[in-house]
Amino acid sequence: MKHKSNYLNGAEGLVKILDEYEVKYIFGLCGDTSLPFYDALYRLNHSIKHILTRDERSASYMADAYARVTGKVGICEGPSGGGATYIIPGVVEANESSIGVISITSDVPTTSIGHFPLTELKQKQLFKPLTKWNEILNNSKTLGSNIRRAFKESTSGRPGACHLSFPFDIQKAEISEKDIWANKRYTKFPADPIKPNSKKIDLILKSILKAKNPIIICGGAIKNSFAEKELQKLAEKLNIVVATSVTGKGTLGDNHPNSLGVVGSNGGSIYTREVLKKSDLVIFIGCRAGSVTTEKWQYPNSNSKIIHIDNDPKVIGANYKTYISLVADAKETLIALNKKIKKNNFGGDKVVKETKKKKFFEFNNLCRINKGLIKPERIVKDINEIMPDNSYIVVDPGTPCPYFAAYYNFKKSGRYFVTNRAHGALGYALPASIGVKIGQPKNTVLSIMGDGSFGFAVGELETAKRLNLNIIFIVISNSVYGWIKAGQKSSFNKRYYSVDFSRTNHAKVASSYGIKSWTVKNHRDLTKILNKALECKEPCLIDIICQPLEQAKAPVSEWIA
Ligand SMILES: Cc1ncc(C[n+]2csc(CCOP(=O)(O)OP(=O)(O)O)c2C)c(N)n1
Ligand SMILES: [Mg+2]
Repeated sequence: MKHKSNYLNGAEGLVKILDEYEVKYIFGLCGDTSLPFYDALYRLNHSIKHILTRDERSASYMADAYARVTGKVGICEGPSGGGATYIIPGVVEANESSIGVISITSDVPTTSIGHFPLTELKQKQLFKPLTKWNEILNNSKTLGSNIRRAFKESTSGRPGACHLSFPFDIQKAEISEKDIWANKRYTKFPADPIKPNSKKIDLILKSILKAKNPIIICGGAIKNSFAEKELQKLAEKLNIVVATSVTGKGTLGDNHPNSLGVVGSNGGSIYTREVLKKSDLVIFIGCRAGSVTTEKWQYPNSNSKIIHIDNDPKVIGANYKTYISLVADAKETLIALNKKIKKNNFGGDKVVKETKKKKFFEFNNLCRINKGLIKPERIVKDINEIMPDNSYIVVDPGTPCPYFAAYYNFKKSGRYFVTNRAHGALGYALPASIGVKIGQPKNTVLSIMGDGSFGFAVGELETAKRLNLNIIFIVISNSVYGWIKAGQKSSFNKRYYSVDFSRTNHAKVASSYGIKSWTVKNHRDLTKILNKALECKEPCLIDIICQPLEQAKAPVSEWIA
């Protein structure tokens, strides 16, 4: 193919269009088929910073977490073949959590497909079921429109993840300058929010007023659509109980009188369950009503009427017979409800107060114990007392998720609790905390990991050190895949099999990365070390030797989700 010397190539086009979309960060890892793209990033003038990661999985988790805390589309990239297969976890997590992410992987030249080039992979087929929308950029003439489509798909309707596969030859092919533009409406999510049907709003209002013990259960949608204030207004007007899924934690501040906290099998309690059992009307807002939030669809039970509000029609009616369904944006719906609703008093504050008293009684007792191994309860309490109100808490599955979901008190509402509840895959919190810190550099960020998760993600300590991100990494060290051992204890008569592993000195590992670190074994040292970590102006790690999860009184009613 003959080229003019100063034409714009596909890779340059991608960089320019991303820049037009005000992309500030790309999280990714290099590869030979991505070289034209890297070269374009090197040569062109733009405002994008490339964050080099040590695993494509981390890149996608960073993009997901960055998007969660900023509302901007998270961008991750990796090379063909292994890069594309390794990038999948964060793409899936974002897609199922309605988080706007675009992942881009380079690909072998279109001309070599079918000839067994190294890294050949059916990327289109691979990503199709995992994303909201995906495409191969195999034609330089449609490059711009496909990139714009990815931004639109990932931000509008139900936001989600998109994937673009970018073959090597198209990265080098000529494209037209005229194709370099962005539809800025789709730089953030949710874009084009769906307005609620006003008749349905009236119906919802009527049935709320008829109820005796109504309860609202929020998923992630209220935080995602920045509607916390509207929800608070509604909760106060009605004095209604507001509960959340794990993802929805922080929708109302935990100290708000109407905030019941997390319900379900992971972070709920027998006391929060009681509230659900007594409710005659449950209003799900932006919540899938999945197995964890509903304790495998037991609570709410058939005594409660269900109103379901979600911007994804697939969610509604999937699990419950729905009395009123509304496909609409959470914020638009709350605004419409607030406009029409009259003051009422369902006594929600009283219910919340009594429930929390019972729930925290045992917790507080366990926090006072200074003997034996440090209890998870104590870790939550001490962190809660020391960290500033606007700290981001990024947690992994295992011990961190149920404990922080149940007992951490966020004084402010907002997106401060970050966790991966679509798949709950191990190894999220370390890379995700890097995405959070890059998105919200002024805030304190804690990454709270199980030792199993640490093993998945340890390589990214180098990234945190290289970028000097003063994240506080906390490893809950119990030398076991504790959650699974707890499952063997509760459901398989303590037939413990292949779940224990040996103790790693996580503090020493961190020091090898040049990261300041401490090991804590004694209860009384915990606050002292946490204070030191808070003062630290660089990344640091606390290795806490902790009571194993299967021996703890975890706020978990079901280990097999
Ligand atoms: C990628 C992945 N593999 C397996 C699991 C199943 N799983 C859920 S929790 C858990 C154990 C977690 O161990 P650890 O990180 O040490 O935390 P702990 O439970 O000990 O606190 C496992 C293996 C998972 N969630 N993700
Ligand atoms: Mg463990």
